[in-house]
Amino acid sequence: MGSGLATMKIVSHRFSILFLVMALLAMAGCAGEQSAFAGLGPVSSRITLLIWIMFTGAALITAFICVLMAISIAGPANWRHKLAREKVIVLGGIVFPVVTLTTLLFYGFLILKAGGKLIRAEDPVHIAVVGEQWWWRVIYRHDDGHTTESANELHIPVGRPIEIELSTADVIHSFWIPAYAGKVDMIPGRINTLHFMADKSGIVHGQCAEYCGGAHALMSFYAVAMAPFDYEAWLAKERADAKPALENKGEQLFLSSGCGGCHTVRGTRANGKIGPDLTHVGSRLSLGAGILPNAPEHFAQWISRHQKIKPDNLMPPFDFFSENELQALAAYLDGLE
Ligand code: HEC
Ligand SMILES: [Cu+2]
Repeated sequence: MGSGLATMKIVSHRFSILFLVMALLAMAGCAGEQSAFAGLGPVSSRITLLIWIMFTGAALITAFICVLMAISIAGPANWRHKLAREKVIVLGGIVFPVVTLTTLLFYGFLILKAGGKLIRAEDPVHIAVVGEQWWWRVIYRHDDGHTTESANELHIPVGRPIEIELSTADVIHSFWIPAYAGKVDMIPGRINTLHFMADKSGIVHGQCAEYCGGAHALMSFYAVAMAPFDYEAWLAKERADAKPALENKGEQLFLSSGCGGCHTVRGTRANGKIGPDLTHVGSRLSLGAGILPNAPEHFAQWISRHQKIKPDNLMPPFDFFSENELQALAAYLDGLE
């Protein structure tokens, strides 16, 4: 009997350690670059506050209900009697929920409007993002009215209001950078706008948040917040055409294999519009919409086995290149900085 109890204690002790470890792991999962708790801007900070208010409120109410339940089951008779009164039911069961939920609703509306101040802010940075199965077309609008297209990476200046025009080329997607703002859907035939601001420079993760078909889970991207001066420099570089390739074998292959039918490399004949713009792909952080870190060997892997890396993606398979040809193509693309 005694040893049985001891074992039970040990087992339950182990369980609580396991539970603690799991809880810590889960919490660690909430921190970092793809987290609504990061609160790296004024809009997401308000959402984080709402999360804590809801969580704390729900926890307190749950605890209170548990105490009431315990009393009504096993409490002293006069307490149980009091709890059974109709007034308690009306106040606790109708008035309280109606008041609490209505207050939360209006508070939620306020939060939804959190970007409102930024809408009216003068001189926001305009960027358009188009959701495509299963990547992001990103279009920067310059002060002189010109635009520059890029993909799968959003660069923004710190401390300036950002206005993102969201649309889709096919089905519904949802644009979500948890560290900066709530998600906003991209709906066929509509343009939605998202307003936020980044307080600090750094790199965070974004993700498509609405199921959009096969490779939905592999449709992410990076947002890079930069000091305003660095941002201007980056944008000027992004706007420029690709440097003429000195070593032309990769470029020749690129142009002769039909890649340019879908991809644009500004400054060359390649002017396809179906896939991501590759003019400066060598300087991006990832390939395949946040799926592979950008590295020379990953260009070769993407070209030869992208249907294994990102099943269902809409680039046709190119598994006929020799190792040499792959290296030449990879070197060319990697050099497109
Ligand atoms: C029929 C159109 C089409 C052709 C032809 C095509 N691609 Fe693509 N490519 C795409 C699409 C669509 C994507 C986006 C896939 C995704 O991430 O879902 C893509 C993605 C890529 C990417 C990753 C870009 C990024 O920003 O993540 C690279 C690199 C690439 N293609 C290189 C090539 C090369 C090299 C060729 C020629 C050998 C080629 N593509 C031919 C449609 C095409
Ligand atoms: Cu999606």
